[in-house]
Formats: sequence, C-alpha cells, structure tokens
Amino acid sequence: MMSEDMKRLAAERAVADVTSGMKLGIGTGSTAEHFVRALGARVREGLQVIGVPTSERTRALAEAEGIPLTTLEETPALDLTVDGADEIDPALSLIKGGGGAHLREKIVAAASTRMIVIADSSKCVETLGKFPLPIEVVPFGLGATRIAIGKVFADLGLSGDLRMRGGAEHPFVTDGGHYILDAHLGAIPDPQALAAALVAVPGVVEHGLFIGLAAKAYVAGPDGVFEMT
Ligand code: ABF
Repeated sequence: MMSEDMKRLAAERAVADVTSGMKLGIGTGSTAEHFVRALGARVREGLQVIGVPTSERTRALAEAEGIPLTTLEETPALDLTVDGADEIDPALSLIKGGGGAHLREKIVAAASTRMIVIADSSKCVETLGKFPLPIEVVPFGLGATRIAIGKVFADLGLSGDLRMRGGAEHPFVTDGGHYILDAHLGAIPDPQALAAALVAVPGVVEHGLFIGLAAKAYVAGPDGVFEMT
C-alpha cells in the first residue's frame, strides 16, 4: 500500500468517529486533507458539523468541500480535533509543525475535549527528535532569541535553522506572521522538560511538542489501521 493510501485510510477511520452536532478542530497537512475530503463527503450526505480550521490552507479546502466553519471566538469549546503529526511516540507525545501550522493546531487541540491523530506508520518512533523540532518565534529580536534557544540546547551546540520559503531567500512566514526555527536534535529524551524550557524563552511563540493532548491515534500500516491509546 502506498503511503498516500495509508493516510487516507487513517483519515477515513477518524471520520467514522464524527457524529452529527460535533464541533470539530480540523487539522493541517496531507493526512488532514484526506480527513477534510472524507468529512466533506459526509457533510454533503447530511452530517451536521461545524469546524475550526487550523490553517488558511485548511480553511480554503474545507470551504471548497462545503464544511460549515466557525472560529474559536464564536465557538471556543470544541468536541474533537483530528490532525496529522510528524512523529508519534508510544505515550502519544507528538512532534508537529513540519507544515508550519503548529501554533493554531495547538490552540485548537487544547480547546477540544479530545484530539485524534491520524498518520501512516512511518510517523511512529520510540523516541521523538529525529524529525527537526519546529520552534515558532517572533521576527523581532530573532538574533537574541536564537542565542537564548541555543542556551536551552547548550550541550548540542545548535539554535535551530531558520526555515526558508521553498527555494527562496526569504524566511517562511507562518499564518500568525512569525518565523520558524527547525532544531535538529536527533533525540528528545525528556520532551516535557524541553517544552518547559522552550516556552520560557522570550520570543518563542510556540514549539511543536504536543504532550498530553492526543487521546488516540489511528495509524495506517501495510496491514491496515491500528489504534494507539
Ligand atoms: C500537520 O501536518 C502538522 O503538524 C504536521 O507537521 C504535518 C503532518 O503532515 P502530513 O500529514 O502531510 O505528513 O499535521
């Protein structure tokens, strides 16, 4: 089975958990796009939901699919968020943000009673950190913020690579108008401690460690979808 088929299967499994009347957080990324398309098909069949998109990209797709949308201002408490991930460890801690949307993704997931992660099995790891950890920072004071982040990673001697727009010489800018530093850590033995240290740095808006947010993951491998709780 191709990875795209696995992502679609995981997404379809999550759509089966959606019931009429739910207020949904709608994730970002190629796996979440399968979810949006499958959800759109159910909405056209009569399923009644309302959703908060986690990115402008997802908003555009959800609108095209005819999914009614709202905001966290109008609807601050959601029932369920379904979103992808870059890495998933056995405790359901995640690295997210490869798509640059982790700030909105985390706000939306935290506003939801439950978060379900959808992924293909290549995302499952024993220890987080092989995937570079995205750290969203305000553009003001970037040099100083990098030095401060470098101190958090003291023994590794790195401060994160400024993410650039594909092939361009300008930095990638998030939906919130921020930059992203990608930290190639290799392994994150204590995600909780690192998360606490990063949020303490002035200028850091959010990082891609999602700890204690996901209740369940639907992971699709060559033999079908399995559930992690
Ligand atoms: C979002 O999309 C992100 O947080 C994560 O970075 C990415 C996963 O993308 P994909 O589903 O395309 O692998 O969920």
